[in-house]
Amino acid sequence: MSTSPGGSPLRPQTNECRLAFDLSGVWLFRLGEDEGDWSGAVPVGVPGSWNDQVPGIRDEFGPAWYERRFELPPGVLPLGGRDAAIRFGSVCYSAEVWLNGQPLGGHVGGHLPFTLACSDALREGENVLVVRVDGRLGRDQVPPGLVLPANTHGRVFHPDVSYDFFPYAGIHRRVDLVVTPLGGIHDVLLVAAADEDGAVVSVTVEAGEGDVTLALDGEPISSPHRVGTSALWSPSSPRLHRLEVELRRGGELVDRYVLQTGIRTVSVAGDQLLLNGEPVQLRGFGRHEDFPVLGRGTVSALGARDLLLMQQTGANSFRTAHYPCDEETLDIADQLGLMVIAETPAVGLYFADDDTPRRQEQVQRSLAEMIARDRNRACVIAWSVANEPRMNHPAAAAALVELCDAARALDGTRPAGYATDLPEAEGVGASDVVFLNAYPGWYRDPGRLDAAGPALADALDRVYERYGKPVVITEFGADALPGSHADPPAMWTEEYQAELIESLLRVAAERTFVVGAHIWAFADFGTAQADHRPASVNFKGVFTRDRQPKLAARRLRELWQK
Ligand code: BDP
Repeated sequence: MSTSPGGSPLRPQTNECRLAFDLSGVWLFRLGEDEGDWSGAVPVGVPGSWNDQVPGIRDEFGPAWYERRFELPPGVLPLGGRDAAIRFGSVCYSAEVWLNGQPLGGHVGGHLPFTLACSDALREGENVLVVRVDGRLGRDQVPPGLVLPANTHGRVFHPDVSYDFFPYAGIHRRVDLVVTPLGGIHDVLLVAAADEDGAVVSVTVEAGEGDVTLALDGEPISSPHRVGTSALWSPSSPRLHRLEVELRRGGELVDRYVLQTGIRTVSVAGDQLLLNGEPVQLRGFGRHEDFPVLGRGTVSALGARDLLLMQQTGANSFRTAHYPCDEETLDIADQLGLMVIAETPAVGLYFADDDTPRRQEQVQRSLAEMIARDRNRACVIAWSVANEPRMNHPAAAAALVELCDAARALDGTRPAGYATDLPEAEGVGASDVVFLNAYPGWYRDPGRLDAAGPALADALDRVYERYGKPVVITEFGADALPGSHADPPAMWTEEYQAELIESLLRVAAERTFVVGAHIWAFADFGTAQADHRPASVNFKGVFTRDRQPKLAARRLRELWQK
């Protein structure tokens, strides 16, 4: 886990005991090996990647330096019985941080938060926060870059990544100054066990000395606590509750934490995926965090637009491909009742070089950080520990089994698995639900709309015969250049994409063991340059990069709204 005051994984919040002071906004930025002089620095927006924000440095990955000056809100100093820290929602790829010249520490790996203690460095007046961000690619990183051709899927990109999205760098999510009580509430875990009458909720609180009290929606409760069926969270009724945890010492309120969450269970029974004991079918998309100018920087408006469009299209779920998504997007998913497969940043794993052990350690760390961050989320219904790992090495299967086992050991309340394009490979059986990526009619039998359905049917039936587990098709689809049309449908046109998606959804619907289908992708997204990526964009989006519908979006609305 990341360093923090006491290492608490709780998300920052503001109340009478806690402060989360948002440091997002305009920061100073410069590229350079050493901190050096800031005279050439330019203003940039945080959150945001630098690549498409600062002209002329698209393919620069650092190191880079960020600076933010701030004054404290009232009442922070003296800290007294409190601790201060800086919390970063995500920095890609690694960060080192100083406050007023004092080193606070750092973090490796994007898309996940880390918290660095800063009590001794804070001062009255102006505070200077400096962050060194290194986004350079490396084989020991997750996802790995600079991968030798033998260990890739055979596509050549510039910059040299083995995965199909641009390796944006920068401070990608909110940054907060966080003040919390010493010896306060360290962690809260809510677990539900559903039955016919509703659910029994168990709350575990890790806290310093004192008396802990719980209230659910304003009513005092003790753990375990029973709720009725109407209290449960589901896509058709995304009921959220307010769990208030208070810590008192000698009668005095020391700390208070409010967890906004839904109550529901997820399980696998035979070839079905169950939500609150009832079979559920996932309809939706794989979604990247990607937008012009922002790169991989997140803003809640985009999260809202995306998830509202998904819901309008009739989707009930998405996968956070290929990394854990922003916390505000998960807030929106919780509120809308969208089910989420949360994925680690482990795309493009391979097992054939000296960097493998370090890379695998980093995957394990990211997995632990993701689960610590998201385990109270109602919307998160499954963990995907990796996407399309290369399975051509004897160590591969064991490594994937280990990752799935690690996910289940960290959280026994959700199914775990990994998205695979090689369903016959050893190790796939480690998934509780088989997550299958398949591109009939595109990479396989290109241009053959007639052959795609039978090919998918065959692949699905073989997977089921072999594992007897529920299957989610986590990727299928076709690129469509917006505004490109052909009759009869031809590859890269909107007609071809719409027809292919419709015919493959039909194949999925004919099989009860197929418990979900996620189209790749929700929206077009930026990639590195390659001969198969016109204008450095993957056009498999059902929506354009600026979130306008293609023909397939309208077709899906007809199909899914039924
Ligand atoms: C899949 C990958 C995904 C790619 C997609 C594609 O999992 O990251 O974007 O192919 O090529 O195999 O569109």
